[in-house]
Amino acid sequence: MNQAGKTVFFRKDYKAPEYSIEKIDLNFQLYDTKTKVTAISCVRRNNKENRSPLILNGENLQLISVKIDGNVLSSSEYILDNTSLTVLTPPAVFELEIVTEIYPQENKALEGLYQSGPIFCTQCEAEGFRKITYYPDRPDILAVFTTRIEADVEKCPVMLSNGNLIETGSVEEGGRHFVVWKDPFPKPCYLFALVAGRLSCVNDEFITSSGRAVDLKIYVEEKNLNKCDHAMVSLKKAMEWDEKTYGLEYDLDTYMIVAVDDFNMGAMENKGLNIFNSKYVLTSPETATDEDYIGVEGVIAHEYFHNWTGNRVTCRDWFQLSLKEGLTVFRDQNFSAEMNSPTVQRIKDVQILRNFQFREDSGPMAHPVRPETYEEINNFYTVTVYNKGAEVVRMVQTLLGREGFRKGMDLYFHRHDGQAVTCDDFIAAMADATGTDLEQFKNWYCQAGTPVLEVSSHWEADSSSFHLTVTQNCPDTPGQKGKNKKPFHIPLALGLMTENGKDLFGKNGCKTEILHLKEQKQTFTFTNIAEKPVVSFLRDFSAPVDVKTFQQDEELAFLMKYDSNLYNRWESATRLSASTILDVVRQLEKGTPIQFNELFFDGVLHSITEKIEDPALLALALELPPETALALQLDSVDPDLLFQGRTIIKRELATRFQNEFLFLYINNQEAGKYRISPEAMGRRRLKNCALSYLMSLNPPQDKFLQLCIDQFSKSANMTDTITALRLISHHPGTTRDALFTDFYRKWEHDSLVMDKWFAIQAMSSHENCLSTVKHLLSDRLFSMENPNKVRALIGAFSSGNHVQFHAINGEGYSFLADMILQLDSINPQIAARLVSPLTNWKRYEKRRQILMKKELERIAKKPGLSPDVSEIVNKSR
Ligand code: B3K
Ligand code: ZN
Repeated sequence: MNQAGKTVFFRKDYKAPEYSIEKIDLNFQLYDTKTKVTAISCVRRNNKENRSPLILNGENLQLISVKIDGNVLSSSEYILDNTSLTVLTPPAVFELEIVTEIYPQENKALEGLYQSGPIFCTQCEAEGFRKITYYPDRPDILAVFTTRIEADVEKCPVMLSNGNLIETGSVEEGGRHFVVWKDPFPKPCYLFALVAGRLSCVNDEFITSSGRAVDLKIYVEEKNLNKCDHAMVSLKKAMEWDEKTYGLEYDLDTYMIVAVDDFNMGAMENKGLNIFNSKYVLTSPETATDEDYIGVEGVIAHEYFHNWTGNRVTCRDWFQLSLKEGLTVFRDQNFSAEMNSPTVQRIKDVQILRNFQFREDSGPMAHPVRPETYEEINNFYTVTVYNKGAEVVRMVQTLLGREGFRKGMDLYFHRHDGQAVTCDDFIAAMADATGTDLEQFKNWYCQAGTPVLEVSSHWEADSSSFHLTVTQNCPDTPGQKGKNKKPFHIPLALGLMTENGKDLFGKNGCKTEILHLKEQKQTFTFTNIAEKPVVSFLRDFSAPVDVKTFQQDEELAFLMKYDSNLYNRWESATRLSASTILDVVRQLEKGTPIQFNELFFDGVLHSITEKIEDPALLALALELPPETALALQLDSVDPDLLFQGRTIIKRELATRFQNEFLFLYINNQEAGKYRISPEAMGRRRLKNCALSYLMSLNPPQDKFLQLCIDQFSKSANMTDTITALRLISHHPGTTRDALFTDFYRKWEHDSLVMDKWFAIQAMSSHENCLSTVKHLLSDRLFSMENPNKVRALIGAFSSGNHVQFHAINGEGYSFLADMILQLDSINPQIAARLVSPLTNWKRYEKRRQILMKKELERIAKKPGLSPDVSEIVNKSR
């Protein structure tokens, strides 16, 4: 227990389970107002001597009966409370039958069995199975599941569960039918799934490399049948990629995906039956943006890859979550890189890390990739566990090389297939397969915080040697003092370049060397360096660290143009644009006349007038860092000045390079049919980036406004339509209102498209934004019970509209607190996610600190606050 009386779980307390469940037969009888669940498990005590009680988790269940080997237990033979059922003296081996009643139609937390519209579906990870029946709800108990589902034929013509369909039939009770599914692979209960409802199906087939045919099925509402092509193609690409890259084949005869509209996350990798948020399945050029297409491909692949990294080899306990999530994100990132552009993908990976994970790492919720403690596990599905976890796996690959990494993966599966294991087991397989010492490397799993690197160098002309000194320091994080932290083993990918843009390293065509930083301070010496080199540091972002800028703007401008590592070109451009903006912010603070960093403007001019090698990369370099990322580089953030500073730079660029941007806009129009190839997406991105500059001019120019309106009305693809609408959203007036009304009329039938309509309005920089958002809460298409809608309106405003959310009157903060309080009694997981923008209050200037803190206190006071929200709020106060 902690001070607030909440149960706290510690990694060090792990104990192997007292009982195993070899198999479980489930029977679901679905009705309109209730569902009867009968669970018959074969239970075996692991410890022969010790006759300990059997503790089963269970929440929100109506217990009907408990039987052991067919005999009903009397109430003195078990203890029942709000979270568990304890059978006091069970035999060593027995059959346990438990009957419960549950109420999916009332389940708005979307965990356990619930209804998305009329469709029954489940979400069990992490601890949702305990809302279905009493069971030891922990990932290290692996059982064979057989599931019978019975329901009304009309309402639920389709009834699905994990594994293979082994029986169907009708039941005596009129108008009802049943199915039986059996999953031959023992699995933890968090991978259980059930779906029942009126669904249509798109079918395809995949032949595995060993020649087995796998039926592929995507279930959606009938009206969406024409929006599944991209998801199906993505699935087949993912299956092929996993065979080619890791030799991993799919193992069941059928792979099913179901899309539902009400879902807490992106998707869920239930064995053989993935359940998806429809946002990550449905696409069509008219309704989905390029980002949506990429998102669908990535999430489909992610869930598919879990079949091996997560399902076949699962987690021993939830502290090990990154074992499956970090590894699977790493796998989906590499897949997407190969399917699209590796550099663009790497930049996006790094943007997520920098803009979100670094923030988490520097705030009150900072935790290691493998946390030591939690109150509510759902709060630990974080960018640290997922994305920093993926960076940790990437570093392993960098240290071992691709071949070594593959050997490590082979050994990992060879050793642990069918087991529930730990992050240590993963590292041990990597080390043993390649004979590498990864002991120090493991610090990445247990130390929180982003290591800060400082770099200095000098070149000695006499000896033609170059010395590079790097120090590492990891800041304090909650519960972990920086000075007690041990140095990390950090792979540093380094390039040295001559003044005329040549790489100095050239071994086997590799222009980059990997240095191993293991000490707190280390000097690396390079000989035969005949001229002072330009350092291209941390190529491809080879470690999740914060490198203090050590180079002059001239060097950054040089690297931005000539670095042979394309990722580092972008890195230098971003550093230069961030420092240019922050320079202006400082001048605004001081009230001195604004002076610009001309090197930055020269660099931009160079990049927009030179021959364009990759439009997507150019667009990424031209897109200025978001305020949330810039805020991380300031000690005391004034959001108004930050917004002003960024806007000044954007307008200055637009003013100086108006003709160039117009040229880019016109020249990157897609002639002919809409395509979603990386090239076509890159050109659209660049064109829309140019338009965004033209639309930022002050005063606005009618001819560019017209360009934007034309794009809105003529475009046949959602990327262009929504960009135009977004750009216009910052310019209130009758034109803007007319376009928004127009869009509403056209798309009100499409929930996913309408999410965009809500989000764009919530992200308008105009000062009436909050009142628009409040007004939209009562739009008939908005619903607090639909997570996508909550994210689109409330999430977009509080996390994606820095300047308006942080308005100095504090209304953004109190609005968010009101929403969190309201949502907490509907869906605690989603409510807890919304708290995030308030947690970093210490980064802001004094007046905002007080206002933000006040709202955290107000939330904390709510009687009966969920453990989800309570943990985050209390850790942040
Ligand atoms: N494993 C799920 C996430 C479950 C979240 C539970 N709160 C999706 C994924 O990472 O693939
Ligand atoms: Zn995952």
